[in-house]
Amino acid sequence: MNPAITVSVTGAAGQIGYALLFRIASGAMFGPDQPVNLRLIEIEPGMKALEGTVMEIEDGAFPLVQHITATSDLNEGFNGSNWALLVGSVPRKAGMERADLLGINGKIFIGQGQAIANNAAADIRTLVVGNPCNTNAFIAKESAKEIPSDRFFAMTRLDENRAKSQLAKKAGVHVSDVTRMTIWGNHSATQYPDFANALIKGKPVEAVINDRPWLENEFISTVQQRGAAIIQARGASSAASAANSVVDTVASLVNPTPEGDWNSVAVCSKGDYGIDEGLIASMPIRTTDGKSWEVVPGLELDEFAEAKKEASVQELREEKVAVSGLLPV
Ligand code: NAX
Repeated sequence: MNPAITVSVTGAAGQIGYALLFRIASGAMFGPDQPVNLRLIEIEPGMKALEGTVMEIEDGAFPLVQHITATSDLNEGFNGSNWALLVGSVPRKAGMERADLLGINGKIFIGQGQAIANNAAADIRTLVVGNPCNTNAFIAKESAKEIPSDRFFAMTRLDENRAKSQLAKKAGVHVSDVTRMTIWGNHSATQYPDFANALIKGKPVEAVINDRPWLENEFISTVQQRGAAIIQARGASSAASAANSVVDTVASLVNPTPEGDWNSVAVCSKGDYGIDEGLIASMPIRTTDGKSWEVVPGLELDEFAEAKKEASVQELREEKVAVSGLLPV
């Protein structure tokens, strides 16, 4: 057996946490031979519910789970962590402006970034799920300068998976026939699902779905608004599909990407595709050795795609400005 991987999860008693922890415990994230230690972090009001979740993990009798820690103390929660999954955040409430939300969450992610830098293992990698996830990841990265910036990620895999399933449905193929799906920019309603560079059964999407107006309009807005549609139908925001995408994101970063394919992850830009250095923006990513990642180079973006990507990156620039006063100097 390999030594255990320590995984810290914030917001562990929330609905994504509830769907996620059992997948990690079962081996879905790191494989069937990889033991895990779970460090579960909640704010004080969530601790009682977290106690119940821990009881259920224990009752799962998972062979791979070695230790479970439940805490509201960030230093304890990130102690020795190899992966920090930052799921918890404060949701937008009625009457709250986007800037207010950025400010409230900004403070949380400064504290978490610092606690990660002070307590985690040397190989720590951090994935932010809690919204606004790109800018929260940006704040955590800026608050943990000791950690290389290529170890901070924000989740756009749910958007990728949603885009693939919409294309598969339209083309009448299985979702696994859709590859090379890039989400550009922000995990928000401005994101751009790049149908032009995606493939269906190895062919360009437009060679299979000969309906550019559908691709430019209905497809993009369905992907962008999918979260809202689920809230309307379910009366609660997407949780199991989000947890599944957390599993997919981590699995795709710790395993080599299949030849010729890529996945969407928001990473720290090195100036790729005209995206400002330092912003956490979604791009096409592949890994070769399961440790380091690279941005897939050389994708062509036509005028339509470029404008869409740029609008989403512009939103990230504005979010960065909105939180800049909070950041440690
Ligand atoms: P819930 O409200 O069910 O759970 C959030 C949990 O986080 C609560 O138990 C709360 O007590 C805890 N929490 C709040 N602040 C915390 C802090 N400072 N430290 C530790 N725990 C804290 O929300 P849930 O449905 O689980 O969603 C969690 C986050 O994921 C939200 O921000 C949501 O917007 C975001 N999402 C992101 C997605 C993505 O693709 N990036 C998709 C799904 C989801 O909307």
